[in-house]
Amino acid sequence: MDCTKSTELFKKACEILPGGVNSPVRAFNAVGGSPVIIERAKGSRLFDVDGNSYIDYMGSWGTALVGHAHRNVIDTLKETLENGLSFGATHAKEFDLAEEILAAFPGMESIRFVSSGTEACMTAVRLARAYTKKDLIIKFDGHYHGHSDSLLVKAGSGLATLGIPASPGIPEAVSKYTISISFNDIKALEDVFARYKGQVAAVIFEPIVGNAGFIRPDVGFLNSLRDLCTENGSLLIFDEVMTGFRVAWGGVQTLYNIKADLSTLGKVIGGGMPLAALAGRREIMNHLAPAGNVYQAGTLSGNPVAVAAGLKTLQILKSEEKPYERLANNCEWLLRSFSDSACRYGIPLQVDFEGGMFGFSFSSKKIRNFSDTENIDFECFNFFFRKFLELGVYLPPSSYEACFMSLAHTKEDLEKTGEIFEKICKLRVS
Ligand code: KE4
Repeated sequence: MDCTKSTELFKKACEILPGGVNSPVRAFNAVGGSPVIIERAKGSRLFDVDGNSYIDYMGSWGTALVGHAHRNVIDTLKETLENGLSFGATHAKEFDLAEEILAAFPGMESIRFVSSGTEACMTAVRLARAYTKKDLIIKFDGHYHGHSDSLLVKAGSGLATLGIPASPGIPEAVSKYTISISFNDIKALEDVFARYKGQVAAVIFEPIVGNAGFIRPDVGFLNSLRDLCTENGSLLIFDEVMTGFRVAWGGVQTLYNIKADLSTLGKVIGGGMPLAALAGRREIMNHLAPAGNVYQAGTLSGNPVAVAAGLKTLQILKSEEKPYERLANNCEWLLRSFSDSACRYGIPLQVDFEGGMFGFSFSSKKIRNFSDTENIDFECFNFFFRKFLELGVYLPPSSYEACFMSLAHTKEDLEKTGEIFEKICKLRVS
């Protein structure tokens, strides 16, 4: 595969962009080698500056659920752009998107649009602290909620100890109000609530994890989590930035029928444009300015172009015949093909999926929490990633990332991907 132009452009990028990228994971540091530079995307495909095409299972990190550059989205955007890009004032389409999203999430009565998942999660934390008048936040190791100071925190040395900064530049005075514990560990959660009785404002978590590989909650874990938050007067914040409208129309909370106090959304609801949201019960959300005194703002919040892309994306989803069944069937078919090949060649593989989100990890042990990820053969993943890329398949460039199916992926795409996986297994063992 010729990557001459990509390599040249990336060298140039490294002179003017930190690490050559505008978001770290794009630099391929986890998988090695130089990233390909994408020129355009259409349907299930990415096309790089050297003219190579790729079957895309990254889907702009889950955004491209209906496929890249969907004709109806493009046509809607052309029309929208004629009326202007940004008003800095309220426009009617914001209500249409708001109503569409709130109708999909029972219990969510009010929503605030922002421009990124980071903003949505950061605001959810501030709102939860103001509403409960408590300061501590509990999160889970390996769960990612964007890069705000309170949430870039990793587990302290011992269980249930106060968090430590996950990045330079975050004062201990901030990270100590966040505690990170192991996912799927109810005992650890009970201990934290007991140890910091009456101090926990909220638990924020990825209900199906997509940032530590694909990790599903144990049976009963979400119910116990819900009960513990209710008993302790703490809010339960579902970070569904990745899973919202991705695993099901109403996200994980609808699938598992668990009530969220606040939910954060992103990716799919922006249809590829910068748009995310915080939603929840009106009595909580009305603490946000100007209804209440919890300040939050944004120049491009509810931007008309982003709102138009998101609204059309959801309308396309709604118009499709059983979209989540189609997405799930495609994920199941692909993962069965991977598992059959891996088994034939004696390569340990864990697989799982929900709706249009799937994951696979080269591990002989099921991954239930972040510490289990030490069982993953990352070198094996990197081998598969590079070979897949050479052979025309683009995966998220890290074994810690989930993969994404779109409504544009065809049976031919899946069969080709399965054949390539088999080919790489053969190369791996030869
Ligand atoms: P953004 O600020 O990147 O829009 O959203 C942050 C965020 C919040 N919550 C969850 C569950 C998320 O997955 C994300 C962002 N996801 C990553 C991919 N795992 C974005 C890709 C990147 O960082 O470049």
